[in-house]
Amino acid sequence: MKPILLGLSALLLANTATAQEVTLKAVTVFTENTTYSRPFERFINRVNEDGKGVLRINYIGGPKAMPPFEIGNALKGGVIDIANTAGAFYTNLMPEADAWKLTERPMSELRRNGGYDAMAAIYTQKLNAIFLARLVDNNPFHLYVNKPISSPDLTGLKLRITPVYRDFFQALGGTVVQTAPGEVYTALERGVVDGYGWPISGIFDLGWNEKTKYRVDPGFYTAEVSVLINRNSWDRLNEAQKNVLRKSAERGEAEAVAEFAEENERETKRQAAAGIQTIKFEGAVANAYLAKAYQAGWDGIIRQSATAGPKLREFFQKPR
Ligand code: 173
Repeated sequence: MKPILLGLSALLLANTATAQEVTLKAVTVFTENTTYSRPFERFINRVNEDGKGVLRINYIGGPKAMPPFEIGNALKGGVIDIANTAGAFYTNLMPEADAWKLTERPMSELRRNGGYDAMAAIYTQKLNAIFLARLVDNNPFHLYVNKPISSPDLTGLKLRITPVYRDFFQALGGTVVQTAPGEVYTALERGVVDGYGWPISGIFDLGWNEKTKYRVDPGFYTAEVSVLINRNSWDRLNEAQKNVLRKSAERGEAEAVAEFAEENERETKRQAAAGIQTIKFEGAVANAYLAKAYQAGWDGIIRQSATAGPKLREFFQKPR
């Protein structure tokens, strides 16, 4: 009797041990150890610290490991388990994801007011994924140009974009060309583009400061970069494993607003110190510029998603 019992418990122990040592494969759309990968790398470090013996994230890396615009498909199909990405990079599967840029309320409020839930349902349906945490928020986008402009008229300018900026820059008369972040430097250097859209932070990461003359103010929208997990990968985890991810996710999302408030200030100064001049729209011109940004942005979302779009706008927009 005794040896059989011993054998059984050893087997059970072995099973539990295997079930607890889960490894998840992760990639980021941004270059490793740059502005928009760093919050994710912190997320991973916390998970791996906290999850010792329970759960481990195997960080494969950035665009060298996987082209940014292919990450959505890889996540949906389970080729990777976790992705650090922005909605702009998987609009092919889920156009609504680009609407995160239009949020005018903090995530803490969106998680309560139904905005998060409305998006979560679309993530399930279209991306087979769960939105774990928004690690970048409160970080405006800007237009950067190498030819001076005196009004918000981009006629004759060729601008590098992702879906984030497309509708807005086109509404201002610009000609647009989409590239991954990794191609911006070369596009500027060769004069293929006269400018680009990018947030206030990060233009030093890949040396674009060397090829940038002007930043246009004000900034518009708020950058979004988030951690997503494949739904099957999530469903395979036990509660303890899920909790390790939840804890790091909550912490990262809670930090984002204050972290980027500081970051915005630091980067604005750094750009000025690097000799990047500011073209500043003020008063009524600035107001019209921003109104057009949001109008064009929402029109674009609603054009692609007639039912979800208007609902998302109700949750995301600040009452005017
Ligand atoms: O410009 C981009 O590549 C882009 O869409 C983006 C989104 C979030 C953060 C940084 C860049």
